[in-house]
Amino acid sequence: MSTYVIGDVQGCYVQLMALLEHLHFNERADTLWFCGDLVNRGKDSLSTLRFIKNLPHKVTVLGNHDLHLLAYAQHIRPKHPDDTLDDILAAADKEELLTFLQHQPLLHHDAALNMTLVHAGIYPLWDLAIAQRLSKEVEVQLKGPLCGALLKDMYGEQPQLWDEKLTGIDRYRFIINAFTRMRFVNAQGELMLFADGAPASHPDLIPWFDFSQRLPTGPIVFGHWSRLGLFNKDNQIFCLDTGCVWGGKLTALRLTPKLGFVE
Ligand SMILES: [Mn+2]
Repeated sequence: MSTYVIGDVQGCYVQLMALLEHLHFNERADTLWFCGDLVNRGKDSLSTLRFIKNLPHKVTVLGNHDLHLLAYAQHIRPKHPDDTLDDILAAADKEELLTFLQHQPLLHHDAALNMTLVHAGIYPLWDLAIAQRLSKEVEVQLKGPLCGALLKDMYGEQPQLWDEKLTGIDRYRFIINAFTRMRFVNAQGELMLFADGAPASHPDLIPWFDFSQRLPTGPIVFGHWSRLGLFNKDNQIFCLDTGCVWGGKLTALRLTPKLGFVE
C-alpha cells in the first residue's frame, strides 16, 4: 500500500516500466501520482499515456506538454519538430486518451498525506486555498464547450503579474502559465517564463519557491524544471524532474509509508 510520485515521464515508457519494477510496484495495491508532462519528446508517448490512463489508482496533473497535445490534436497548434505525439493521434483509442487528459486537474491536494501536486509550481502570492480555487476555474473551462478557445488563446507570456481583477483569457493564461510553465519570478513577483536554466544561471531572478513574500501552501511536489533536478527544500518543496527524456533518470518520491526519494 505505497504511494509514489513519479517525475516527468515525457513518453519514456521503457524507463517508466524499469522504475516501477525497481519499486516492486503492484497496481492493485499501490497508488501512483504523476507530476504532468506524461507525453512528448520521448519515444513512446502512446504506451505511456495508455498505461497511466488504465491504472486503477492514479493521480496526474496537467503539464505544458499535455496541454500542447490537446491543442495539437485540435489543430490549434502546429507540430513542433521535436514532438512525438502522432502515435497518439493515430491510435484507435485516441478519443479516450485525449478525453482522459482533458479531465485532469492542474493541482491535486491530499489533506491526509499533507502534499500538493502540480506540474511547475504554485505562484508565490497564492496560498493553497487560492491555488485550489484558481486551478478549478481553468479545469471547468477545459472540460467545457470553450475548451478549444482556451487552448487557442492560452499561449503567450502576458500578463506577467497576478491580479485578482484579471478576467477572461488573461486570467486563465496567467493561471495556466503559473501552474505549468513557471520557474522564476522577479523581485516584483512577475513570471519570468523565458528563463529555464538552473537557479545559479539566473542570479538576478528568484526561483518561485524562494520568493520572500511567498504565502503558505504546505508541502508541494512538482516537476518541469530539469535543470533544477532532484531537489528537496526543508521537506516542503520537492522537484522530481531529473531529465529522463534528456538522458537523465526517472525519479520517484515515496509519500507512504515513508517519505523518501527513489531513483
Ligand atoms: Mn513541463
